[in-house]
Amino acid sequence: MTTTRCVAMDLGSSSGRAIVANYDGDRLTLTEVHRFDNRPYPDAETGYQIWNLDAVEAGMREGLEKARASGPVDSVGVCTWGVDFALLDAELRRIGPAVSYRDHRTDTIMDRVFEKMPADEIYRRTGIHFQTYNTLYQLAATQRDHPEWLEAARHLLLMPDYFHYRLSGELSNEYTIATTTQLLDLESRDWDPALLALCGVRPGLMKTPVPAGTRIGWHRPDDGGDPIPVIAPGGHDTASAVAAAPLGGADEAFISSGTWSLMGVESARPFADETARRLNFGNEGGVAGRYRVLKNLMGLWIIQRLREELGVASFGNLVAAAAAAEGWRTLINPDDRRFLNPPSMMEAITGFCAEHGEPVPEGVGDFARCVFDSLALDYRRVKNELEELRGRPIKAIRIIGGGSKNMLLNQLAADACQVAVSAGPVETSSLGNACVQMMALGRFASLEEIRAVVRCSFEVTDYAPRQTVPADVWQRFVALSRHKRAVV
Ligand code: LFR
Repeated sequence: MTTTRCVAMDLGSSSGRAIVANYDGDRLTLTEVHRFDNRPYPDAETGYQIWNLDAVEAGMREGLEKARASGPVDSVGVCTWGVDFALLDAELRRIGPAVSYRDHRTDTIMDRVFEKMPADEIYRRTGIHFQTYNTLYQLAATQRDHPEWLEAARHLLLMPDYFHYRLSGELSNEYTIATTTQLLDLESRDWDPALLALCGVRPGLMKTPVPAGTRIGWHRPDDGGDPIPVIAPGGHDTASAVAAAPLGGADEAFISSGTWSLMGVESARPFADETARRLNFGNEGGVAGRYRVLKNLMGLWIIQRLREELGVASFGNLVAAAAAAEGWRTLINPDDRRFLNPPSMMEAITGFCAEHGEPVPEGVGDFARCVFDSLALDYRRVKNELEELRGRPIKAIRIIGGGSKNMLLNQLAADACQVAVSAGPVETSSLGNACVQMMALGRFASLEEIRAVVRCSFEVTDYAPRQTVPADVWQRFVALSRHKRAVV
Protein backbone atom coordinates (compact mmCIF):
# COMPACT_ATOMS: atom_id res chain seq x y z
CA MET A 1 0.00 0.00 0.00
CA THR A 2 1.24 3.51 -0.70
CA THR A 3 2.50 5.72 2.07
CA THR A 4 0.87 9.06 2.83
CA ARG A 5 3.06 11.78 4.29
CA CYS A 6 1.43 14.89 5.73
CA VAL A 7 3.01 17.80 7.56
CA ALA A 8 1.34 19.00 10.73
CA MET A 9 2.30 22.52 11.76
CA ASP A 10 1.57 22.49 15.46
CA LEU A 11 1.98 26.04 16.73
CA GLY A 12 1.73 26.32 20.49
CA SER A 13 2.01 29.22 22.88
CA SER A 14 5.55 28.30 23.92
CA SER A 15 6.90 26.52 20.84
CA GLY A 16 6.07 25.75 17.23
CA ARG A 17 6.78 22.40 15.61
CA ALA A 18 6.76 20.90 12.15
CA ILE A 19 5.90 17.22 12.39
CA VAL A 20 5.86 14.75 9.53
CA ALA A 21 3.21 12.07 9.91
CA ASN A 22 3.63 8.90 7.93
CA TYR A 23 0.85 6.35 7.34
CA ASP A 24 1.71 3.12 5.53
CA GLY A 25 -1.81 1.69 5.63
CA ASP A 26 -1.01 -0.11 8.85
CA ARG A 27 0.67 2.22 11.28
CA LEU A 28 1.23 5.88 11.89
CA THR A 29 4.59 7.35 12.82
CA LEU A 30 5.54 10.92 13.69
CA THR A 31 8.88 12.66 13.11
CA GLU A 32 9.60 16.13 14.38
CA VAL A 33 11.64 17.86 11.69
CA HIS A 34 11.74 21.35 13.17
CA ARG A 35 11.03 23.17 16.43
CA PHE A 36 11.27 26.83 17.36
CA ASP A 37 10.36 29.09 20.28
CA ASN A 38 7.20 31.12 20.26
CA ARG A 39 6.56 33.34 23.23
CA PRO A 40 4.66 36.56 23.66
CA TYR A 41 6.78 39.63 24.34
CA PRO A 42 5.98 43.28 25.15
CA ASP A 43 5.36 45.48 22.13
CA ALA A 44 7.37 48.73 22.30
CA GLU A 45 4.58 50.76 20.72
CA THR A 46 1.43 49.57 22.48
CA GLY A 47 2.84 47.89 25.59
CA TYR A 48 0.72 44.82 24.80
CA GLN A 49 2.05 41.29 25.06
CA ILE A 50 2.18 40.27 21.40
CA TRP A 51 3.13 37.37 19.13
CA ASN A 52 5.92 37.63 16.61
CA LEU A 53 3.94 36.35 13.64
CA ASP A 54 6.79 36.92 11.18
CA ALA A 55 9.12 34.77 13.27
CA VAL A 56 6.48 32.05 13.53
CA GLU A 57 5.98 32.17 9.78
CA ALA A 58 9.73 31.89 9.21
CA GLY A 59 9.82 28.86 11.54
CA MET A 60 6.88 27.30 9.74
CA ARG A 61 8.46 27.80 6.30
CA GLU A 62 11.76 26.38 7.51
CA GLY A 63 9.92 23.37 8.93
CA LEU A 64 8.09 22.79 5.67
CA GLU A 65 11.35 23.00 3.72
CA LYS A 66 12.94 20.42 6.03
CA ALA A 67 9.92 18.16 5.58
CA ARG A 68 10.19 18.47 1.79
CA ALA A 69 13.91 17.77 1.94
CA SER A 70 13.20 14.49 3.72
CA GLY A 71 10.60 13.17 1.28
CA PRO A 72 7.46 13.98 -0.74
CA VAL A 73 4.78 15.95 1.10
CA ASP A 74 1.15 15.10 0.33
CA SER A 75 -0.34 18.03 2.23
CA VAL A 76 0.22 20.55 5.00
CA GLY A 77 -2.10 22.02 7.66
CA VAL A 78 -1.79 24.31 10.67
CA CYS A 79 -3.27 24.07 14.15
CA THR A 80 -2.69 26.60 16.94
CA TRP A 81 -3.86 27.76 20.35
CA GLY A 82 -7.31 29.36 20.39
CA VAL A 83 -8.85 32.82 20.48
CA ASP A 84 -6.03 35.07 19.15
CA PHE A 85 -6.33 36.76 15.76
CA ALA A 86 -4.79 39.03 13.15
CA LEU A 87 -6.54 41.88 11.34
CA LEU A 88 -5.80 42.58 7.66
CA ASP A 89 -6.64 45.70 5.65
CA ALA A 90 -7.96 45.90 2.09
CA GLU A 91 -4.42 45.36 0.72
CA LEU A 92 -4.04 42.29 2.96
CA ARG A 93 -1.51 44.04 5.19
CA ARG A 94 -1.60 43.38 8.93
CA ILE A 95 -3.11 46.08 11.10
CA GLY A 96 -1.80 46.43 14.65
CA PRO A 97 0.00 43.65 16.46
CA ALA A 98 -1.39 40.16 17.13
CA VAL A 99 -2.03 40.51 20.87
CA SER A 100 -1.62 37.49 23.13
CA TYR A 101 -4.53 36.18 25.18
CA ARG A 102 -2.29 36.54 28.26
CA ASP A 103 -2.28 40.33 27.91
CA HIS A 104 -4.12 42.17 30.66
CA ARG A 105 -6.16 44.42 28.34
CA THR A 106 -9.27 42.28 28.83
CA ASP A 107 -9.08 42.15 32.64
CA THR A 108 -12.13 44.32 33.27
CA ILE A 109 -13.92 44.31 29.93
CA MET A 110 -16.39 41.46 30.44
CA ASP A 111 -18.77 43.50 32.60
CA ARG A 112 -18.89 46.26 29.97
CA VAL A 113 -19.87 43.68 27.36
CA PHE A 114 -22.53 42.20 29.67
CA GLU A 115 -24.07 45.67 30.05
CA LYS A 116 -24.83 45.54 26.33
CA MET A 117 -25.91 41.87 26.26
CA PRO A 118 -26.48 39.77 29.37
CA ALA A 119 -24.11 36.87 29.89
CA ASP A 120 -27.00 34.38 29.81
CA GLU A 121 -27.96 35.60 26.34
CA ILE A 122 -24.37 35.33 25.07
CA TYR A 123 -24.22 31.77 26.38
CA ARG A 124 -27.61 30.86 24.89
CA ARG A 125 -26.39 31.99 21.48
CA THR A 126 -22.89 30.51 21.52
CA GLY A 127 -22.78 27.71 24.11
CA ILE A 128 -19.22 28.84 24.82
CA HIS A 129 -17.73 29.19 28.29
CA PHE A 130 -16.78 32.57 29.70
CA GLN A 131 -13.08 33.32 29.81
CA THR A 132 -11.65 36.82 30.06
CA TYR A 133 -9.50 36.28 26.98
CA ASN A 134 -12.08 34.98 24.49
CA THR A 135 -11.92 36.78 21.14
CA LEU A 136 -15.22 38.53 21.91
CA TYR A 137 -13.62 40.35 24.87
CA GLN A 138 -10.34 40.95 23.05
CA LEU A 139 -12.28 42.64 20.27
CA ALA A 140 -14.25 44.69 22.81
CA ALA A 141 -10.89 45.84 24.22
CA THR A 142 -9.69 46.67 20.70
CA GLN A 143 -12.83 48.69 20.11
CA ARG A 144 -12.21 50.58 23.38
CA ASP A 145 -8.46 51.20 22.90
CA HIS A 146 -7.83 51.09 19.14
CA PRO A 147 -11.10 51.60 17.22
CA GLU A 148 -9.00 52.71 14.23
CA TRP A 149 -7.72 49.14 13.79
CA LEU A 150 -11.26 47.83 13.44
CA GLU A 151 -12.11 50.75 11.13
CA ALA A 152 -9.33 49.80 8.73
CA ALA A 153 -9.78 46.02 8.99
CA ARG A 154 -11.33 44.08 6.12
CA HIS A 155 -10.44 40.56 7.26
CA LEU A 156 -10.18 38.89 10.63
CA LEU A 157 -8.21 35.66 10.71
CA LEU A 158 -7.70 33.43 13.71
CA MET A 159 -4.13 32.18 14.04
CA PRO A 160 -4.46 28.98 11.93
CA ASP A 161 -6.41 30.91 9.31
CA TYR A 162 -3.65 33.51 9.15
CA PHE A 163 -0.92 30.92 8.60
CA HIS A 164 -3.04 29.04 6.04
CA TYR A 165 -3.35 32.35 4.23
CA ARG A 166 0.42 32.91 4.39
CA LEU A 167 1.02 29.44 2.96
CA SER A 168 -1.61 29.47 0.23
CA GLY A 169 -2.63 33.08 -0.39
CA GLU A 170 -6.26 32.10 0.32
CA LEU A 171 -8.43 33.71 2.99
CA SER A 172 -10.60 31.39 5.05
CA ASN A 173 -12.00 30.86 8.52
CA GLU A 174 -12.07 27.32 9.88
CA TYR A 175 -14.90 26.10 12.11
CA THR A 176 -13.18 24.56 15.17
CA ILE A 177 -10.98 27.59 15.80
CA ALA A 178 -13.94 29.90 15.10
CA THR A 179 -15.85 28.35 18.00
CA THR A 180 -13.17 29.57 20.46
CA THR A 181 -14.12 33.19 19.73
CA GLN A 182 -17.52 33.07 21.50
CA LEU A 183 -18.88 34.83 18.41
CA LEU A 184 -20.28 31.83 16.57
CA ASP A 185 -23.93 30.82 16.63
CA LEU A 186 -24.09 27.36 18.18
CA GLU A 187 -26.90 26.21 15.88
CA SER A 188 -26.06 27.74 12.52
CA ARG A 189 -22.28 27.38 12.97
CA ASP A 190 -21.91 30.79 11.41
CA TRP A 191 -20.98 34.18 12.88
CA ASP A 192 -23.66 35.78 15.03
CA PRO A 193 -24.27 39.32 13.71
CA ALA A 194 -25.56 40.61 17.07
CA LEU A 195 -22.40 39.44 18.82
CA LEU A 196 -20.19 40.93 16.11
CA ALA A 197 -21.99 44.26 16.53
CA LEU A 198 -21.39 44.07 20.27
CA CYS A 199 -17.64 44.36 19.81
CA GLY A 200 -17.57 46.67 16.81
CA VAL A 201 -16.92 44.09 14.11
CA ARG A 202 -18.54 44.79 10.78
CA PRO A 203 -20.31 41.90 9.06
CA GLY A 204 -18.15 40.40 6.36
CA LEU A 205 -14.87 40.69 8.27
CA MET A 206 -14.94 36.92 8.60
CA LYS A 207 -16.03 34.31 6.09
CA THR A 208 -18.53 31.56 6.83
CA PRO A 209 -16.40 28.94 8.60
CA VAL A 210 -15.36 25.89 6.61
CA PRO A 211 -15.28 22.47 8.27
CA ALA A 212 -12.03 20.79 9.32
CA GLY A 213 -10.73 18.78 6.39
CA THR A 214 -11.39 21.49 3.78
CA ARG A 215 -8.73 22.10 1.16
CA ILE A 216 -7.94 25.80 1.45
CA GLY A 217 -5.60 26.09 -1.53
CA TRP A 218 -2.08 25.29 -2.64
CA HIS A 219 1.37 26.11 -1.38
CA ARG A 220 3.74 26.80 -4.27
CA PRO A 221 7.34 26.27 -3.14
CA ASP A 222 9.84 28.98 -4.11
CA ASP A 223 12.07 26.44 -5.84
CA GLY A 224 9.35 25.64 -8.36
CA GLY A 225 8.61 22.24 -6.82
CA ASP A 226 5.18 20.62 -7.06
CA PRO A 227 2.37 22.58 -5.38
CA ILE A 228 1.33 21.12 -2.02
CA PRO A 229 -2.33 21.07 -0.93
CA VAL A 230 -3.00 23.21 2.13
CA ILE A 231 -5.70 21.39 4.09
CA ALA A 232 -7.32 22.88 7.19
CA PRO A 233 -7.20 20.34 10.00
CA GLY A 234 -9.10 21.05 13.19
CA GLY A 235 -7.42 24.49 13.30
CA HIS A 236 -7.77 24.57 17.08
CA ASP A 237 -5.02 22.46 18.64
CA THR A 238 -7.45 21.01 21.18
CA ALA A 239 -9.81 19.94 18.38
CA SER A 240 -6.91 18.20 16.65
CA ALA A 241 -5.76 16.58 19.91
CA VAL A 242 -9.17 15.13 20.69
CA ALA A 243 -9.61 13.93 17.09
CA ALA A 244 -6.64 11.61 17.62
CA ALA A 245 -7.46 10.62 21.21
CA PRO A 246 -8.31 6.92 21.26
CA LEU A 247 -11.33 7.46 23.52
CA GLY A 248 -12.91 4.34 24.94
CA GLY A 249 -16.55 5.42 24.71
CA ALA A 250 -18.91 8.22 25.70
CA ASP A 251 -18.19 7.91 29.43
CA GLU A 252 -14.45 8.37 29.11
CA ALA A 253 -13.40 11.97 29.77
CA PHE A 254 -10.34 13.47 28.15
CA ILE A 255 -7.76 15.82 29.59
CA SER A 256 -5.65 17.48 26.93
CA SER A 257 -2.70 18.33 29.12
CA GLY A 258 -0.16 20.99 28.24
CA THR A 259 0.11 24.67 29.04
CA TRP A 260 -3.63 24.32 29.68
CA SER A 261 -5.57 21.32 30.91
CA LEU A 262 -8.66 21.02 28.74
CA MET A 263 -11.03 18.59 30.39
CA GLY A 264 -14.31 17.31 29.03
CA VAL A 265 -16.12 14.74 26.95
CA GLU A 266 -16.76 14.32 23.27
CA SER A 267 -20.43 14.52 22.37
CA ALA A 268 -22.63 14.33 19.31
CA ARG A 269 -24.78 17.12 20.73
CA PRO A 270 -23.98 20.31 22.64
CA PHE A 271 -24.92 20.86 26.29
CA ALA A 272 -26.03 24.47 26.61
CA ASP A 273 -28.86 24.25 29.13
CA GLU A 274 -29.06 26.02 32.49
CA THR A 275 -26.84 23.49 34.25
CA ALA A 276 -24.18 23.86 31.55
CA ARG A 277 -24.38 27.64 31.90
CA ARG A 278 -24.16 27.53 35.70
CA LEU A 279 -21.18 25.17 35.53
CA ASN A 280 -19.69 27.23 32.67
CA PHE A 281 -19.06 24.36 30.26
CA GLY A 282 -18.09 25.26 26.71
CA ASN A 283 -19.19 23.45 23.59
CA GLU A 284 -16.19 23.85 21.33
CA GLY A 285 -16.61 22.63 17.79
CA GLY A 286 -14.83 19.42 16.93
CA VAL A 287 -13.84 17.49 13.87
CA ALA A 288 -16.57 15.54 12.02
CA GLY A 289 -19.38 17.60 13.54
CA ARG A 290 -18.69 16.54 17.14
CA TYR A 291 -18.56 18.83 20.18
CA ARG A 292 -16.01 19.03 22.92
CA VAL A 293 -18.00 19.72 26.06
CA LEU A 294 -15.19 21.02 28.20
CA LYS A 295 -13.51 23.44 30.55
CA ASN A 296 -10.16 25.13 30.43
CA LEU A 297 -8.14 24.61 33.57
CA MET A 298 -4.97 26.57 34.21
CA GLY A 299 -2.88 23.44 33.61
CA LEU A 300 0.90 23.19 33.52
CA TRP A 301 1.35 26.90 32.85
CA ILE A 302 1.77 27.54 36.59
CA ILE A 303 4.50 24.93 36.78
CA GLN A 304 6.22 26.16 33.60
CA ARG A 305 6.44 29.62 35.11
CA LEU A 306 7.61 28.25 38.47
CA ARG A 307 10.35 26.23 36.79
CA GLU A 308 11.71 29.37 35.13
CA GLU A 309 11.57 31.37 38.33
CA LEU A 310 13.09 28.66 40.51
CA GLY A 311 15.78 28.00 37.91
CA VAL A 312 15.13 24.24 37.89
CA ALA A 313 17.09 22.67 35.04
CA SER A 314 14.56 20.14 33.81
CA PHE A 315 10.91 19.36 34.14
CA GLY A 316 11.87 15.86 35.34
CA ASN A 317 13.82 17.34 38.29
CA LEU A 318 10.78 19.36 39.26
CA VAL A 319 8.51 16.32 39.16
CA ALA A 320 11.03 14.28 41.18
CA ALA A 321 11.19 17.02 43.85
CA ALA A 322 7.38 17.14 43.94
CA ALA A 323 7.15 13.35 44.28
CA ALA A 324 9.47 13.47 47.32
CA ALA A 325 7.51 16.28 49.00
CA GLU A 326 4.62 15.89 51.42
CA GLY A 327 1.28 15.40 49.67
CA TRP A 328 -1.83 17.56 50.14
CA ARG A 329 0.19 20.03 52.26
CA THR A 330 -0.61 23.28 50.48
CA LEU A 331 -3.61 23.70 48.19
CA ILE A 332 -4.38 26.49 45.76
CA ASN A 333 -7.18 27.15 43.33
CA PRO A 334 -5.23 26.85 40.06
CA ASP A 335 -7.95 28.71 38.19
CA ASP A 336 -7.71 31.82 40.35
CA ARG A 337 -7.37 34.89 38.13
CA ARG A 338 -4.08 35.90 39.68
CA PHE A 339 -2.34 32.91 38.10
CA LEU A 340 -3.20 33.87 34.50
CA ASN A 341 -0.11 36.04 34.03
CA PRO A 342 1.41 37.39 37.24
CA PRO A 343 4.80 39.16 37.33
CA SER A 344 5.99 36.42 39.74
CA MET A 345 4.27 33.02 39.97
CA MET A 346 5.95 32.26 43.31
CA GLU A 347 4.64 35.48 44.80
CA ALA A 348 1.20 34.80 43.35
CA ILE A 349 1.18 31.41 45.11
CA THR A 350 2.46 32.72 48.44
CA GLY A 351 -0.05 35.58 48.21
CA PHE A 352 -2.85 33.07 47.64
CA CYS A 353 -1.69 31.01 50.64
CA ALA A 354 -1.52 34.05 52.91
CA GLU A 355 -5.03 35.10 51.93
CA HIS A 356 -6.55 31.66 52.39
CA GLY A 357 -4.64 30.39 55.43
CA GLU A 358 -2.76 27.69 53.49
CA PRO A 359 0.78 26.81 54.62
CA VAL A 360 3.32 28.64 52.45
CA PRO A 361 5.42 26.21 50.34
CA GLU A 362 8.99 26.01 51.58
CA GLY A 363 11.06 24.79 48.68
CA VAL A 364 10.99 23.60 45.09
CA GLY A 365 9.33 20.29 45.97
CA ASP A 366 6.60 21.97 48.05
CA PHE A 367 5.83 24.51 45.35
CA ALA A 368 5.59 21.92 42.59
CA ARG A 369 3.66 19.44 44.73
CA CYS A 370 1.12 22.07 45.67
CA VAL A 371 0.44 22.74 41.98
CA PHE A 372 0.16 19.05 41.02
CA ASP A 373 -2.05 18.17 44.02
CA SER A 374 -4.30 21.13 43.29
CA LEU A 375 -4.56 20.29 39.59
CA ALA A 376 -5.53 16.70 40.41
CA LEU A 377 -8.24 17.98 42.76
CA ASP A 378 -9.39 20.37 40.03
CA TYR A 379 -9.78 17.35 37.73
CA ARG A 380 -11.99 15.76 40.38
CA ARG A 381 -14.10 18.93 40.59
CA VAL A 382 -14.64 18.89 36.82
CA LYS A 383 -15.31 15.14 36.80
CA ASN A 384 -18.08 15.73 39.37
CA GLU A 385 -19.44 18.60 37.29
CA LEU A 386 -19.43 16.50 34.12
CA GLU A 387 -21.38 13.83 35.99
CA GLU A 388 -23.91 16.41 37.14
CA LEU A 389 -24.21 17.80 33.62
CA ARG A 390 -24.69 14.45 31.89
CA GLY A 391 -26.47 12.60 34.68
CA ARG A 392 -24.14 9.61 34.38
CA PRO A 393 -20.78 8.58 35.78
CA ILE A 394 -17.43 9.24 34.17
CA LYS A 395 -15.87 5.79 34.08
CA ALA A 396 -12.32 6.54 32.96
CA ILE A 397 -10.06 9.43 32.05
CA ARG A 398 -7.67 9.66 29.11
CA ILE A 399 -4.82 12.14 29.45
CA ILE A 400 -3.26 13.20 26.16
CA GLY A 401 -0.62 15.73 25.13
CA GLY A 402 2.79 16.64 26.54
CA GLY A 403 1.49 16.62 30.11
CA SER A 404 0.63 12.92 29.81
CA LYS A 405 4.33 12.17 30.35
CA ASN A 406 4.03 13.40 33.95
CA MET A 407 3.67 10.12 35.85
CA LEU A 408 3.17 11.83 39.20
CA LEU A 409 0.28 13.93 37.94
CA ASN A 410 -1.25 10.93 36.14
CA GLN A 411 -1.24 8.93 39.38
CA LEU A 412 -2.57 11.86 41.40
CA ALA A 413 -5.35 12.25 38.83
CA ALA A 414 -6.31 8.57 39.25
CA ASP A 415 -6.21 8.95 43.05
CA ALA A 416 -8.19 12.19 43.15
CA CYS A 417 -10.81 11.04 40.63
CA GLN A 418 -10.95 7.37 41.73
CA VAL A 419 -11.14 6.08 38.18
CA ALA A 420 -8.70 4.43 35.79
CA VAL A 421 -6.47 6.87 33.96
CA SER A 422 -4.84 6.07 30.66
CA ALA A 423 -2.01 8.35 29.52
CA GLY A 424 -0.95 8.96 25.93
CA PRO A 425 -0.33 9.47 23.12
CA VAL A 426 1.85 12.52 23.69
CA GLU A 427 1.78 14.31 20.33
CA THR A 428 -1.96 14.22 19.84
CA SER A 429 -2.40 17.71 18.36
CA SER A 430 0.06 16.97 15.57
CA LEU A 431 -1.37 13.51 15.14
CA GLY A 432 -4.97 14.70 14.88
CA ASN A 433 -3.90 17.54 12.62
CA ALA A 434 -2.19 15.12 10.19
CA CYS A 435 -4.92 12.46 10.41
CA VAL A 436 -7.65 14.94 9.45
CA GLN A 437 -5.54 15.91 6.43
CA MET A 438 -5.26 12.21 5.60
CA MET A 439 -9.03 11.85 5.97
CA ALA A 440 -9.44 14.70 3.46
CA LEU A 441 -7.03 12.85 1.14
CA GLY A 442 -9.20 9.72 1.41
CA ARG A 443 -6.84 7.63 3.57
CA PHE A 444 -9.24 7.43 6.52
CA ALA A 445 -13.00 7.16 6.34
CA SER A 446 -13.89 8.23 9.88
CA LEU A 447 -12.63 9.37 13.28
CA GLU A 448 -13.20 5.82 14.53
CA GLU A 449 -10.81 4.47 11.92
CA ILE A 450 -8.23 7.13 12.84
CA ARG A 451 -8.50 6.22 16.51
CA ALA A 452 -8.18 2.49 15.81
CA VAL A 453 -4.93 3.11 13.92
CA VAL A 454 -3.68 5.48 16.65
CA ARG A 455 -4.43 2.77 19.24
CA CYS A 456 -2.18 0.22 17.56
CA SER A 457 0.55 2.73 16.61
CA PHE A 458 1.36 4.39 19.97
CA GLU A 459 2.06 3.27 23.53
CA VAL A 460 -0.25 4.26 26.36
CA THR A 461 0.27 3.78 30.11
CA ASP A 462 -2.48 2.81 32.53
CA TYR A 463 -2.88 4.00 36.11
CA ALA A 464 -5.29 2.66 38.73
CA PRO A 465 -6.20 4.59 41.89
CA ARG A 466 -3.77 3.74 44.72
CA GLN A 467 -4.98 5.97 47.55
CA THR A 468 -7.99 8.09 48.38
CA VAL A 469 -7.90 11.78 49.11
CA PRO A 470 -8.66 12.53 52.80
CA ALA A 471 -12.13 14.06 53.14
CA ASP A 472 -10.82 17.22 54.85
CA VAL A 473 -8.40 17.85 51.96
CA TRP A 474 -11.23 17.71 49.47
CA GLN A 475 -13.38 20.03 51.63
CA ARG A 476 -10.50 22.51 51.81
CA PHE A 477 -10.11 22.46 48.04
CA VAL A 478 -13.84 22.93 47.45
CA ALA A 479 -13.83 26.00 49.68
CA LEU A 480 -10.76 27.43 47.92
CA SER A 481 -12.04 26.83 44.42
CA ARG A 482 -15.11 29.06 44.79
CA HIS A 483 -13.37 32.39 44.32
CA LYS A 484 -12.45 34.63 41.38
CA ARG A 485 -11.91 32.09 38.70
CA ALA A 486 -10.29 33.38 35.55
CA VAL A 487 -11.20 30.56 33.28
CA VAL A 488 -14.04 28.47 34.64
C1 LFR B 1 -4.69 25.11 24.25
C2 LFR B 1 -5.64 26.22 23.88
C3 LFR B 1 -6.95 26.17 24.64
C4 LFR B 1 -7.33 27.61 24.57
C5 LFR B 1 -6.04 28.23 24.95
C6 LFR B 1 -5.92 29.68 24.67
O1 LFR B 1 -3.50 25.24 23.58
O2 LFR B 1 -5.90 26.20 22.50
O3 LFR B 1 -7.90 25.29 24.10
O4 LFR B 1 -8.38 27.97 25.36
O5 LFR B 1 -5.08 27.47 24.24
O6 LFR B 1 -6.08 29.96 23.33
